[in-house]
Amino acid sequence: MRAWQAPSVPDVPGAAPRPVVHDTATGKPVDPTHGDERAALYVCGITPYDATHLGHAATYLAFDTLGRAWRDAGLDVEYAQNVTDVDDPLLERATRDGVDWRELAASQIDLFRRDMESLRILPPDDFVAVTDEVDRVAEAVAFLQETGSAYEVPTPDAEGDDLYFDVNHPTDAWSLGDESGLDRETMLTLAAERGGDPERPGKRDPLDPLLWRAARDGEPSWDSEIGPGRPGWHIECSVIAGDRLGLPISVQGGGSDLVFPHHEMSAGHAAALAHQPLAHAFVHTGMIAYQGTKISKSLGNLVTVRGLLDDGADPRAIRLALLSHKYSDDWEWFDAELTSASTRLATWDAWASGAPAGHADDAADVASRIRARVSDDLDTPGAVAAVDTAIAGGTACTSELADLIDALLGIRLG
Ligand code: 5CA
Ligand code: ZN
Repeated sequence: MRAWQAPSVPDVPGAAPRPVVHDTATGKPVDPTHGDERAALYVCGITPYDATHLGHAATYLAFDTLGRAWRDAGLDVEYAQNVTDVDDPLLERATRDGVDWRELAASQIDLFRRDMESLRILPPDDFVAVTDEVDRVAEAVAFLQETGSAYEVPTPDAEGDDLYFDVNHPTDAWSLGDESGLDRETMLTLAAERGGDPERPGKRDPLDPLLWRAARDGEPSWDSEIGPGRPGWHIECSVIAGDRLGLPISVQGGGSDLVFPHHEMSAGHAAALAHQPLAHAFVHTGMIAYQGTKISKSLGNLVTVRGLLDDGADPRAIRLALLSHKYSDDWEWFDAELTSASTRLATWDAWASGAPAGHADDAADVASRIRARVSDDLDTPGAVAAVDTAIAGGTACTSELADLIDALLGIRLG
């Protein structure tokens, strides 16, 4: 599927360090490329039933920053992102609003593209709708069934039976808990909250996740070698990441609400399919809250990118507001965030467009400092502070320094 228009990214001379990121699975900072010249990134994409909110924007911006840091370090970056364009929350919203689920998805994907473009987020090389990959998912589920990792659960209200993944079937590259490190009780709670069905009778283990949902009346379904139905959630990301990037990938990314069950189970499926870990590192962004609770489409406490832009916000100020927080922190958005980011942006713009005063040789040190901060687990607040300090200290904004700020922070000054 078409992604969106790529922003221009200046090539900046000079050496940048290889980025190190925090891996949820080991709890440690790692170079997820393992020293390779190629970096493969998969980021879990949207479920397109409502507008892009600031939580989505912050998550995609964090991985945009990682892509920029890898490029600046001279690596070849390959990036894939899915769109969960058939799933229960989307179907429920379409029914509630009396619209066709395909039209709802298509219109929300279009809005997402526009928002990503406005924010100058680097597009994925592969932007993949799950509805375009149903055959591949069915093939993978058939393979899991043949090799003993998938089983049928009696489903009286459907044409065939739903298929589940057996989390206890041994694989050589994963066992339950490897990615999330959570205890069983927490897993059970989170599975129930986040799309799982631990209470469903007939499963071997309450934590076993759905791989394939057999066709029901009134629900979309596709004919396939495993009967008519549609993909479960986690398998889509394992299949798309493996097909488009090859396993193991460098980074599997998403918000921290995906640590369990989504990324844990995606890793389990990948191991059962390919005898490989899904990723060298699992990188998670913090949750952004508004009015006291996590911003969420289902809760409705949305601050949308489109809303802020329609109210006249400079998209660069939205970027700067988000970059002023550490990607992995949970934090709350206040309207004042945008006001202070706009003030900061005006100061930066004046600095970059004024006659170059100050010490030009200091500019190279500032550039090194920005590179060091960004490559150290995407410390964008540290990079923002480096620019503030440079301005306060009278450093000149050379064109190389302005280019570096554009290349790494995605903000074109002047
Ligand atoms: N389609 C699935 C992933 S395969 C999904 O989670 N879609 S989503 O639309 O709900 O979320 C898209 C991305 O935004 C995910 O990476 C999710 O973790 C992230 N996200 C959702 N809400 C927030 C939030 N409040 N703060 C930060 N990131 C968020
Ligand atoms: Zn995903």
